[in-house]
Amino acid sequence: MSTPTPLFVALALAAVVIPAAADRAGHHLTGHAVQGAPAPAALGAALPLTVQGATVVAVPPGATETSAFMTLRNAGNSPVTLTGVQTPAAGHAMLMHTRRDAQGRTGMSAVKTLTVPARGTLRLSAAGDHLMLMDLTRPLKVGETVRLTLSAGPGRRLNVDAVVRKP
Ligand SMILES: [Cu+2]
Repeated sequence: MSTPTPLFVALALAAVVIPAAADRAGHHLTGHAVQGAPAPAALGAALPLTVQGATVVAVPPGATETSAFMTLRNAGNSPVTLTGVQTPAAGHAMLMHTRRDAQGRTGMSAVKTLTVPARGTLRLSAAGDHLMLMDLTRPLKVGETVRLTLSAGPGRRLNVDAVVRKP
């Protein structure tokens, strides 16, 4: 089997990511526009990632932070290093690493990067590494879609439409 060229990877990504995003567009609240964001295809094409199960955890009214989960699959032959996440729904958002010590206690810390291995997956979940959304800018409604933009170095971004779900 030959190695996919970057163009092949970009086309494969467009085929997978765009229908999913369009499918969920109907869940957008009309008042919640993504300001100035280029089309998802333009951003997504730079990264060989596909996303499944993107979720923002629903929190009670008045809560100021929440977490976000998803599974990222890297179709490329090089690791993809995520360097940050942004969303209009939060004042700032962070990459979080969860580790468990020998006694089984878990600890969570903000990290500068999370890596999606080459030809592998990174699972962001309640039990492990995840994203934190801090200083929520508005209440989040169950079933609505929240745009998350993952960065992976200069000019490399991926827009993900995550659905707000109860934990
Ligand atoms: Cu956290």
